[in-house]
Amino acid sequence: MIETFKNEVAEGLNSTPKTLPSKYFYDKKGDALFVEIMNLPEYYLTRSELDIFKNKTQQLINAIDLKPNTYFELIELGAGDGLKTKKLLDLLDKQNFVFDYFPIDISANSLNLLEEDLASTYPNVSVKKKQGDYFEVLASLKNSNKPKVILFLGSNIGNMNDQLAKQFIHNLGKNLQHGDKLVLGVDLIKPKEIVLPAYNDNKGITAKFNLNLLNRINNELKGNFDLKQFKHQPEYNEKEGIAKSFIVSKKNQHVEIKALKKTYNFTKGEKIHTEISRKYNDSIIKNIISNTQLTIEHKIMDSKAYFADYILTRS
Ligand code: AVI
Repeated sequence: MIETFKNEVAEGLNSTPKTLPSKYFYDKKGDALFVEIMNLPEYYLTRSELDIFKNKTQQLINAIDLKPNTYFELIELGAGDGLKTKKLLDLLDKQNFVFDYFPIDISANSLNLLEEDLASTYPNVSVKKKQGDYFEVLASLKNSNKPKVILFLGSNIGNMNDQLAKQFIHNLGKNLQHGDKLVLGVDLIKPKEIVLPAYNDNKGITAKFNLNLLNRINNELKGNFDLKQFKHQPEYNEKEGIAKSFIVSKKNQHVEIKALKKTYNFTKGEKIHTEISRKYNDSIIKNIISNTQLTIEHKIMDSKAYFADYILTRS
């Protein structure tokens, strides 16, 4: 892990313009900051998808085309705290659906917490947690031949560029069989006035989240970034529908990263690109699934039409 982190930081900081991968936001501190982000008034994404799972649960069940007497596996990629999924589990449980819930997450800690929480709230729901990489776990589940419903929520796909997203969905499709479903939660393209504040909150939590990457480099790779000399800068281009986060150097400065045996120069105003948050519409989704056997069956939106859960079927 540390070797990959080291190599990817070196590769990013040696590039022009400089980049750092957003997947490294999520250490213990980053996880906690992301929980804070999800509760911010400006960060509408989590609330919007929760609105769907809370208020359109029956519509969701109908769209996924679940049959009360036919067993299925409900598999969630990146389950986190299961806040939205719990609304679905609740109704499936009440309506006596026969299924196992497989939350998959890289974090064993968050899976244990989710398991405990579900055991006390929904004792009838069978939870089979799987810790690890999405594709390794999916490949192991493929052997079961049972009907599958995959949940990939929270606009997590938005943190991949279109080429990566295409590859990801293609790999996912390869692990599915005829009739299996994918519920893909995405943030929709909308005006700058709504999107930009979600990545530039008043309390500065998103700024801390972004700059935490420099902290990680300081702690894990013996860097000497002075966080006060860098700032968070989000940008959003409504036409392409992509929000981007940058870290900007406030002055000309050098930073030494001992583990990389290198000193990097930053000029005043120089940007490090850290994250993309892609926003979607139907044609972008169609492009993403174009090299798969998945087709769009339904699209369920929240009451403000900010967010959509697309129901895709493997033909
Ligand atoms: C996890 N992901 C969908 C978040 C997003 O909206 O792109 C991560 C995030 N970055 C800044 N704020 C939240």
